[in-house]
Formats: sequence, C-alpha cells, structure tokens
Amino acid sequence: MEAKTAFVDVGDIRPVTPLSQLLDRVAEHKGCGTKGGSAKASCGSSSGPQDLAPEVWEKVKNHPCYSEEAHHHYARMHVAVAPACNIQCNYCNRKYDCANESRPGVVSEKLTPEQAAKKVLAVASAIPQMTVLGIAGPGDPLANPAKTFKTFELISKSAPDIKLCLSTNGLTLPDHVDTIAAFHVDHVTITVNMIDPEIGQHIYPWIYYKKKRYTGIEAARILTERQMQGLEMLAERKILCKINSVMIPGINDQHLVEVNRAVKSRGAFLHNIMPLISAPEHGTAFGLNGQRGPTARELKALQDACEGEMNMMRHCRQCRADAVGLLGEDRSAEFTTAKIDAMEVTYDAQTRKAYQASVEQERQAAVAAKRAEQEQLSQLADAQGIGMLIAVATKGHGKINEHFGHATEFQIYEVNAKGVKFVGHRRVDLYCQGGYGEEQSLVTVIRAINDCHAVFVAKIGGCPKDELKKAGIEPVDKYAHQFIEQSAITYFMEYVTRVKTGAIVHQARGDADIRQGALIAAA
Ligand code: CLF
Ligand code: SF4
Repeated sequence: MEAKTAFVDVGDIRPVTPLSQLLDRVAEHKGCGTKGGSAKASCGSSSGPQDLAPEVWEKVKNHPCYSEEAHHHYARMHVAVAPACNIQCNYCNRKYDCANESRPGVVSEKLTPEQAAKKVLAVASAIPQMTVLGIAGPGDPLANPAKTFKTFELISKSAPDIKLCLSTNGLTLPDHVDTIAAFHVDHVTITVNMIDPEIGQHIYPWIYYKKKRYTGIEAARILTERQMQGLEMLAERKILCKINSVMIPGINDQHLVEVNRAVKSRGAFLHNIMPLISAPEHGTAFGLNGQRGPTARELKALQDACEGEMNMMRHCRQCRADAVGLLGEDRSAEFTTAKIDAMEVTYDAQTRKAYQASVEQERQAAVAAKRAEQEQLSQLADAQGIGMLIAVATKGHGKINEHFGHATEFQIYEVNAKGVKFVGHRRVDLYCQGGYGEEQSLVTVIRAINDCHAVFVAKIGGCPKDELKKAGIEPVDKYAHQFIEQSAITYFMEYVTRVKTGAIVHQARGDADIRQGALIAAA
C-alpha cells in the first residue's frame, strides 16, 4: 500500500531553497551588506560605517534596534494598529500584546491609522531623536494589512524622514513583500523559532492560513516555509531583515544554532535571540505548564555560539506594541489617545534635523572616547586571562547617568583584554520605593546582576552599597556622567593592576536571573 504523505497541498507556497544548498553559500557569504570578507560577517548591531556598505549604513545608523550604538541616542515608537493574529504561539496569551516583540502581560491602547498618524507627529515633535516608527502588534501587522499599510501611507506623506519598520510572524509575509517595498519599509523583523516542523509543533498549536486552520507538524511546516520564502524575497529586494527567536529551553535552545545558519544564509541582517519569559500569571500554555525561560548565562552562551556565524542583537527590550522613547525607557503614558486628541501638533522637520545633528556629535564623542581608551588597553601587557561583566545604570546617551535606586534596568557590558562590548540588559524592580519593600527589591537586583563584578552608577546610598559588596559586586560611582565604554576599560585596567599587586583576588561570578514576572509598567 502506498504510504500517505503527511502534508496536504496548501496552494502557492513557492519552493524554498534547500538548506544543504544554502549552507554551501555560507562559506562564500561576505556578510549581510558588509564590505569585509572575513569568515565572521561584520554586519550587525555593533558595526560602524567602516564595516558596512554605505547604503546599508544609511539604513541602520539611526535605527535603535539595528545598531547597538545608535540605541543609546535614538528612539523608536510603535503604534498599536494591528489587533488580529493568524497563528497561536504557546508563549502568547491574546489578552496581551504579541509576545514575539513584547514582554508578556503588557496591554497596549489600540489605535486607528488616523489616530496613529497624529500620534506619530506628536511624538516626533516632542522627541526629536525619534527616528523610527514600528508596527509590532498588538497582533500581527500582516494579519491586519489594510490598517498597517494605511498607517505607513499616512506617515510617509506627513513625516517622510521617519524610517518605517514592521515585525511579523511571517505567515503572510510573501503576499506582502511587494507592498512593503513600495512603501519603502526598509526594516522587517520575522520571528523564527524553528526551521524543523518536528520542533515547531511544540511551539505552535495552530495556524490559520487561506481560510483553513492547520495544527501540529503541518501547521509548523507551512509556517516555516512561508517564513523562509518571505525572508528570501526581502533579501532579493535588499530590505534589511532581522530575525527574532524566542529561546525555549528543552524545546528549541539547541536548534536555534541551525536557525541562525539558515537565516544568515538566506540574507538576514541581524539575529535577536530573546529569552522566553514565562510565568503562570501570564496565562500562556508555556506559563501554565511550567515551561521555564533561560538563565542569563544560558542566553549569553547561545548568543555567543551564534555570534561566530552572524552578529547578534543583544539590546532588545521586548517592547510594548505602543512603546515610545529610547529602548530602555517607556514614555507611552505621555502620549495616550486622550492627551494626543487635546494636542495641537506642528511637525517641524528643521528642528528635528538640527537636534539630530547635535545627537550625532555626542555619539561621535562617545565613539572617540572609546577608541582612545581602547588604545590604552592594547598596551596592557598581561591581563592574566581576566574577563568580567559590568552592570551599568544609565538613562541613555552612552553615559553612566542613573542613580542606583532609580534604575529599572541595568545594561551589561563584557570587558576583557580584547575590549569592551554591550552584551545585554537586565530588568529589575525599582530599588528606591520611598522606604517600602526596598530590602526585597535589593535581593532581586542582586540576583539580576549576580554574574557581574561591578555596578557603575551615578549615585548610590550607603545601605545598597554594603549589600552589593557583601554579594561580591563592587559599587562604583567615580565615573558618574562619563561615557560607559571608556569607563569600563579604565576600571578593567585598574582592576588587573589590583590583581597583579595582590590587592584583590579575581574570582569567577555566579549565574544571574532574567526577570520572569509581568512588567510593572510606567503607564
Ligand atoms: Fe519596533 Fe521591532 Fe522595528 Fe525595533 S522594536 S518593530 S525592530 S522599531 Fe527593537 Fe523592541 Fe526588541 Fe523589537 S527593542 S522588541 S527588536
Ligand atoms: Fe501572539 Fe504574536 Fe504569536 Fe500571534 S504571532 S500568537 S500575537 S506571539
């Protein structure tokens, strides 16, 4: 008897280039738009104009997600115009925003395209360094194509200097690539959690495709084929594509290395591996069945393993679908519909341009400071094999400018004899809460940065200072309001000297927690 095929014909899915052929291309791949020819593509979030083709640099230089360095200086905003979704992810509860780009438990205010357009102009006038408009939910933007593209149309007419960006699960992406290109949407994110339907069936219980519901392996197969097809079509049109992947320990953690290779070889520009955030109170399938998220060390190890293939985005904040501001901050409460309705909005392109020129100067100063300190580091004869992580309290601008007690996140930098780089961030509960609950929140802060040797702050009180020291984390306030990377290198060189002279003994640090609880939103 003839064996039955496991798959049904679902229509016009274009054949996707087989992975074996693509892997052959990897060896020749010169990096996503890069000039260099090194084995490791130098595309990615920490690259500068020297690494990228000019047309690629133009697209990424002030996009806070596509350039790690830009994220200290430039802001993005989202408008929540896309409520519907066409798939189900086991880490998503549809009462909340799309968990492919948002932390679970976050609810955004839904807008019409016209309300969204007014909001963009209002924010652009109030926050001149806001350079990117993204549509990332609260469902899937391409499951709501009329609303998504109407919004892009209105913005491109009224504020043509703002870059357009969207994030999708990819199921209907191939149907919309030409429209995306026609609207000059230069940045598209696809969430790709698997390329193997056997694995995918544990992440996606169903999809809704061409008026039919599919489940299990078949649903995952259609989804992965459509995602890869969409990615190839974007790359052909030179639209920069970022891949988001949610790391789910025991399900796709090992597999994401293969995903990384597959998407790189199809022309993805950047890979963003995010931790699963999973707790019963989110009401998701994973939250309810006890599926855990990765620890900080597990996440970093996977990101490091993939970095040999392709540069990684490590500064993602898993934003709300109506997020506003620099990536680490949330100013959405300043721009509610009621407030926008009451505003007179005048869009002043000249003032925005002048402001951004001053931001660019500040950014160049940060780059120059880092370069100067890096030269000093190269003169360090022997770093004794020491490397470390440093947590930094910052409000942006690449500086140490936040009080320990006011920090809602710490940025994490890795420093060793080769240099300094941003490797992630940790959300924390506010320590300074007017005396209430401070002991408990200090414990959670210490757990969140427990893998760090030091914490850089603009200011810190005596009590947390002592507790941090007891936990083996050195509180450092002497670099207040100075550039982060320059200060990290200076500290590292002093640290190595202290070890060499026997003043201190270098010890390995432990692992750290990634916060799993629902966001306590500022909104
Ligand atoms: Fe928004 Fe996404 Fe565009 Fe950025 S966010 S649509 S690429 S403008 Fe950025 Fe936020 Fe991470 Fe997204 S930090 S969740 S990666
Ligand atoms: Fe939820 Fe986004 Fe997945 Fe849809 S694509 S189920 S909104 S996480």
